[in-house]
Amino acid sequence: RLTSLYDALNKRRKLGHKSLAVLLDPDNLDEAGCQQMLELSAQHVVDYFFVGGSLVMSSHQAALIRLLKSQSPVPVLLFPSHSLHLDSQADGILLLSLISGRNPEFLIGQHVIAAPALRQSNLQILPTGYMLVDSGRQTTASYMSGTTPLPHDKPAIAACTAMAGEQLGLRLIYLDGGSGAAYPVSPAMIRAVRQAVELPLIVGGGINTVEKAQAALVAGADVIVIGNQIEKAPEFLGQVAQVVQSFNTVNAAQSL
Ligand code: 1GP
Repeated sequence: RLTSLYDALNKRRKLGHKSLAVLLDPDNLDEAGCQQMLELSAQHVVDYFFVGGSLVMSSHQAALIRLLKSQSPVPVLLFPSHSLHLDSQADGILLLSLISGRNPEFLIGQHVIAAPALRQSNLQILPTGYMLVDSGRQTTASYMSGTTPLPHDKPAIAACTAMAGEQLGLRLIYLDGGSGAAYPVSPAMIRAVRQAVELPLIVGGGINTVEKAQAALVAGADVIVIGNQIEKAPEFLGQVAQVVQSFNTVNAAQSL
């Protein structure tokens, strides 16, 4: 089933609108931290909350999603690393197939386990080709998934991987340096993937300055994801939201 969340995202991509996703890791965020995020997201434009992490304890996740849904209109998308991380309080799920890796468990195995529960839930499903990119240090995601990330300086491999994902019917591509990446996915790789596929493109991992956010958007990211830097310095949310909005303002002016 195609979903209203996906349709809206795809429409934004076709219009050239950019979006900001804030990644909230339930294990790194206490209730006060979450309240602060909610206040900031009411002051600035946040398009999505992604909820997940590589070591999530599900009781924390359920409480976090409950709080977000009770206080904010921003859609909540699960960003799971395991089939146990389903939670039907969220609006939707990035159903990740780890296409940069060769571990069948994360290409299809976990999905088989989750399928019946997913069908019973009301979660909107966004089938996502997930690509981990080497980012200068081993990330939790790469260790936990037991996969080798794509080489940082091989945009052609990334482009062909994304192309294969599109041909297999996936509906989004997520290029991820992994949380806390030493450096983000390169603009050259983002550009190569952007040119290779029509799908909406999500980029995250190691985006910790406005310059890096800007570079990812210029290179062709439709959605940028920020986690760590907002945890460290919550005021970064306002700065990066402004970068995204300035793109959308210029784009709207140009299309008049
Ligand atoms: C990780 O893309 C996300 O999966 C966000 O990464 O925490 O480094 O911003 P950061």
